[in-house]
Amino acid sequence: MKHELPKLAYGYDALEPYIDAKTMEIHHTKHHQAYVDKLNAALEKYPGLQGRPVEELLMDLPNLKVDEADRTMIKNHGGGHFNHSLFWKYLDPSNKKDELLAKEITLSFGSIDEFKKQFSDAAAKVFGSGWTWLVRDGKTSKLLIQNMPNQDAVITNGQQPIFGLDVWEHAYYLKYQNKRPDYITAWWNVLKLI
Ligand code: MN3
Repeated sequence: MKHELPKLAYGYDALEPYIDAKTMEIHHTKHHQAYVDKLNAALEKYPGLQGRPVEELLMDLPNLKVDEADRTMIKNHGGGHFNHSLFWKYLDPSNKKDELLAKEITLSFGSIDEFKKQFSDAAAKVFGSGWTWLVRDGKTSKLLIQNMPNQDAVITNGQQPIFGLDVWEHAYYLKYQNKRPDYITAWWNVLKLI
């Protein structure tokens, strides 16, 4: 069974003017599709791994019986597939505010505004390509803001993703060019979860 690009539940223009339709279309049909294709290519030699969900492959990555080059491919492209599949769901304009989550964020960070400030600061500081996530720590169950390089997945840290922001340049460059902070500020308008 091959991994497949998930369909978006909304149109590419649904997040205008904050995230533009062209960026969404290229991000989904080119960037995410490429992660899916390269993950499938990396698994071609390993029929025993082909039926396994991508999160399982990532969690079990150190133990997979694969060539080291293929392990790196599975980490990068499997991570890209996993992260983007979540990202499209967080952006869904039909999402409703999660009152329980908002309450917990307020308790953990002082206020929603203070949380947004800390998350935005973290996202602005990701050097090069990566993501900023709100996660629940697997051991303490506490909410944490977590930066990750490249397409590294937070589940490999024992953390459960709650929502995340893609700060690779491909996520914003067409509209925002070098102004990543403007993209981050705009993104809060499309995140309906808090
Ligand atoms: Mn991306």
